[in-house]
Parts: sequence; C-alpha cells; structure tokens
Amino acid sequence: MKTQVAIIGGGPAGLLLAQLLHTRGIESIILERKTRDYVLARIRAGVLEQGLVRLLQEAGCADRLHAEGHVHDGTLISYGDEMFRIDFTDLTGTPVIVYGQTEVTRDLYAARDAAGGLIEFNAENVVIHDADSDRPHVTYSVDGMARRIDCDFVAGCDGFHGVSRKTIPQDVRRDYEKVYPFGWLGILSETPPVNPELIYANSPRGFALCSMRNENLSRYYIQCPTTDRPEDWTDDAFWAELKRRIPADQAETLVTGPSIEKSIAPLRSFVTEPMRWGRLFLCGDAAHIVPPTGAKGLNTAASDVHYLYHALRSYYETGSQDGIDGYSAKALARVWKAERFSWWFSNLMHRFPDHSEFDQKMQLADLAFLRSNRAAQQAMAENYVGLPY
Ligand code: RFL
Ligand code: PHB
Repeated sequence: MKTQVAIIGGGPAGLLLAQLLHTRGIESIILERKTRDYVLARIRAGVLEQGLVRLLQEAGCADRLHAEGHVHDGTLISYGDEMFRIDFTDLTGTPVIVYGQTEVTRDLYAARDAAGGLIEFNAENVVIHDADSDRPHVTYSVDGMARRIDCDFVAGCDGFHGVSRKTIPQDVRRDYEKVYPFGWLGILSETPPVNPELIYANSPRGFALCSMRNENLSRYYIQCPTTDRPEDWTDDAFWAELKRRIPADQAETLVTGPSIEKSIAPLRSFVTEPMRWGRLFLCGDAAHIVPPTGAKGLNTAASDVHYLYHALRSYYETGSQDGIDGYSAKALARVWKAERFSWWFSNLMHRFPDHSEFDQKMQLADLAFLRSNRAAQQAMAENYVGLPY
C-alpha cells in the first residue's frame, strides 16, 4: 500500500492527526496494535484544555463534546481540612472542559469511519524502515500476513511503549526521566461527584483526587505504593482511605458505590529529544510522559499534533520544509513547560517516602502562599488551563 503519512498508533494523538490531515486532503493510514474495543476500554484523561477543544472543532469532531462536556471555571485544592479555590476564568479568562479521553477517542473513531479512512487494527511487528531517507516505509503483519506501506512521512503516535521512539538511534536520542516512588490507584463509579469541581487533596496520608465524567459518573484517585495491585484494594478499603484524605465536610457528603473500573498507574516524568529523526516525527506519549497531577498528558499530545499538522500542511501546500525542520524544537519548548508544571504540582501534593518534616513544612508553606497570593494563583491557572500554542 501507499499513503502520504503512515501513522503508528490509534490513540487520541494518531486519530486527531489523521482527521486534521484529512480536512486538507492529506491521506494517512493508521496502524493500531490493539482492537478498537481495547483502546476504548482504557480509562484515562478527563480534563481538556481549550487548545485541544479547538483542534477537535477544526477536525469536525467537537459536536458531542460541546453538548455533553462540562465547563469548569475553577478547581479546589485542599490540605487537611482546609480548602481553597483557583478561579481559572477569573484569573485567565479561560475555563477547562471535563470530557473523558474515552469519549474523545470514540468521537475520533466515528469521524475516521465517516471519512472512510483506513485503520489497521491488530497490527503486529510494526517496523519503521529508512526514516532517515526520502522514501520511508513501514512493515507489519495482521493475522500472520506480512504487509508494507510506502509513505512520505511516519508519525510515531504509539505511546510510551511503542516502537517509534526506539527507531531513533541511541546515539541521536537523549532520554530524560524521573520515576516517582508511588502510583495512583483510580476507580470509576456510577455515583454523583462529591463536588461540582475537582478536588486535589494533599493529606498526611498521601494525595487524593476527586474527579468526574458526568453527573452520575465519578473518577477518584488515591496515591498508593508502587508495589500495590488493584486486587489488594476492596471498594470499601478504597472509599475509607479516600475519606481520610479529603476535608471532613466533603467526606461526609461523599456518595460511595461499587467500582466499575479499578487500576493503578505509575507516575513518571519523561522526555526524549529530539522529537524528529529524518521523516519520522514523535507525537504525544511516544515522546514524553507527565505525572497525571496537572492533567497535561493528553493536552500536550494535542499541542504536538497541532505543530506536526501545520508542518505537514505547509509542506504539502507550499513545499516548505520550515515547519518540518522546526517541529522538534517548537514541540519540545512547550513540552518542557508542561513537564515543569506537572512536576511542581506533583511535588506540592504528594507524600514522598523520603520527605523530612522540613520538606512537609515547605509543602504547607507553598500551599499557604498559593492560597493567599494572586500572582501565584495566576501562574498556576495559566499552566492548568494550558499555555498558548
Ligand atoms: P496512547 O493513548 O498511549 O495511544 C498510543 C496508541 O498506540 C498503540 N500502540 C501501537 N500501535 C501499533 N504498533 C505498536 N508497536 C504500538 N504500540 C502502541 C497503543 O495501543 C495505543 O492505542 O498515546 P497518545 O495518543 O499519545 O495519547 C496520550 C494520552 O493517552 C495520555 O497522555 C493521557 O491519557 C495522560 N493522562 C491525562 N492527560 C490529560 O491531558 N489529562 C488528564 O486528566 C489525564 N489523566 C492520564 C490521566 C493518564 C493516566 N494513565 C492511566 C497513564 C489519568 C491517568 C490515570
Ligand atoms: C481524571 O478525571 O481522570 C483526571 C483529572 C485530573 C487530573 C488527572 C486525571 O489531573
């Protein structure tokens, strides 16, 4: 087969890139290692920046998001029984939208189907060849049958465990990584959210987050040791621990119920440089990971897609190489700022096993400063709603 852009990975980054290219008549084929149902069963991000909303609009995939997404003008931050609010709209003029990544992905699959675009599911043994030449190609197999795609460019949108990043030779690539000594245990439950806004909770027992998908679907997380497994936590144990970590008045009104999903995510900060090698471009989690504390993962994947879409568009429409040559530096400049924010917010909100009493006092002083200082709140809000691109 032949196409203009071979896209490795049918997660949100790959699907969004394909739809944006489609609006300009640029052809692509998506290779996805799993099935559609598997991808749609992954429960991940819940908070969308306006930049991502705009891209979904441009891709023609934002109708349901506008109808069903929830506008959040602020968020709550608690420590012990104290709680304060950061008012995004007042501080930045911009809210965020609560709409699940699962739904974003579902909408993008529907648009891909409507456009008649090809997605090869169950694509195994994907190998990217000659990415540093003018004629790259990709080989893979489906049901044991070997296949090949010749293309102009390869977009590596295959997440942290994909093959794209590893295709860039070791002597070209530099990885930067920080692994945190804890994970997040998350549950989804068909119960009303404890509060209309998200609560990020710093407690002596560890971090907790109260989030949501809609009026009757809540998403809660608690910090846990990396050695824990979801099976170690009964629903009752989860609810009891969550209640101990959020302010007492919130714990009293929390509605509990059976979990319909339970999983543990490790926390990591990771960036690879450069994000381009010849005609291969890395996008999203394939190039960088943030701890989920700032809700930046999906949103940073979206800004990569924006830069890559514009680079490819200007190549096909005007023959200019400038966007392609500038892609890695442009994307990385924004990525590192999202990394800094997620790292800062994670450090502020979690219990670290090696923290001294002094370190804990520093966290509380940082929280007290954020609570009382408008400039600090503005910096936090600007980062949370998303830096411009
Ligand atoms: P994905 O979603 O991992 O998709 C990559 C796709 O590539 C496929 N793949 C391959 N396909 C072909 N060949 C191969 N060799 C392949 N290897 C892999 C995979 O099957 C998959 O379908 O990466 P993408 O598209 O870059 O999207 C990134 C986001 O998924 C991720 O950053 C966010 O989910 C992170 N994240 C959050 N981000 C936010 O912006 N806001 C949030 O509120 C938020 N909350 C979260 C999160 C991530 C979490 N976990 C589980 C890590 C909450 C959690 C708990
Ligand atoms: C979520 O709802 O899954 C969620 C929200 C905010 C975060 C991380 C995850 O910072």
